[in-house]
Amino acid sequence: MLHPMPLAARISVVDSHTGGEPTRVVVSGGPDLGEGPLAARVERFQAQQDRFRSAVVNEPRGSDVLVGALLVPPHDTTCAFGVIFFNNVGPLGMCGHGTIGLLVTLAHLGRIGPGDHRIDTPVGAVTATLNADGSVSVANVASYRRARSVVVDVPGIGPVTGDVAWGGNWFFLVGDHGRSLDLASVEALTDLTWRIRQAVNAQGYPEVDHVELFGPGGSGGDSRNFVLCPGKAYDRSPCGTGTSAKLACLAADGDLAEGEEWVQEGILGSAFRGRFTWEDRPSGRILPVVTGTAHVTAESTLILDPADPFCWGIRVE
Ligand code: PYC
Repeated sequence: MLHPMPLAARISVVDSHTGGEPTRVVVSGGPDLGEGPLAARVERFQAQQDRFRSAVVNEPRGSDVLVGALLVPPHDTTCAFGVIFFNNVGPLGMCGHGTIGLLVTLAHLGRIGPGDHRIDTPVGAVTATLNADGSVSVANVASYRRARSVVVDVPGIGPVTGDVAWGGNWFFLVGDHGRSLDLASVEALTDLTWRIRQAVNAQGYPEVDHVELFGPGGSGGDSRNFVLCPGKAYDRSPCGTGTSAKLACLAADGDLAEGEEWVQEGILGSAFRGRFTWEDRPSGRILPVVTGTAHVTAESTLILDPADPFCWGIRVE
């Protein structure tokens, strides 16, 4: 008698991109992470479900640039949804482009309409608004600058000065780097920012996992950035959490007033519009709002066949 094949698991996903940066929302078939605050559930996700993360976003089903979003029941009772974002190497605290992609995906599925939607994340609840024109505004977690003008000695480069700031993830923000921020230079920019990140981590800031370079805006924006993500992919969008960290630095330096708009372009020229209100002026804590647009690109079913040698993705160990 023939032995039946073990059943392949099926995971429903919806893909979108926000200013060129992709998001894959896991709509069903994801692991049950139990109850409790999302900060605790993301630890369980990392400890017990790492191969699921890799199966969803890594090759051969995904790529280094893909960000996954696992929908989970919220813990915060003001929220309608909970989400855990993850990338090619692990979970993320928050993700701005991913939240914009999530809202557009939920609207595409008919699960939300225009208006405000509270979303629970491992670093706190955010309010995302689906605007009448289809854009999404994310009122992100409180953001702040931890350290100003930190000088790190980068091997092969020399001293580099930047700010350390929180925008839902940790960033090192560099304005003075002497490089042109264009698509043709991404390899050199990736090499530079990877070296900077390692030096920043070694020289007192091990929590920093994103590096942002800033230059002049190219398409009418206030600035253009290049953002290196934790797994060495660069953000195709202007990075929502990175824009929040930038707003915190601008606010702290008095370079942007409360309510004034900052247009942040990413390396592709796609833009996010940012503004802030003060949460606590003496400590420099701001409440950033970042607005952008996303488009759904696919609805699909991932098949996890246990007979496939790369069933769990090609993982970076
Ligand atoms: O938009 O916050 C963001 C983000 C983080 C990593 C990639 N995108």
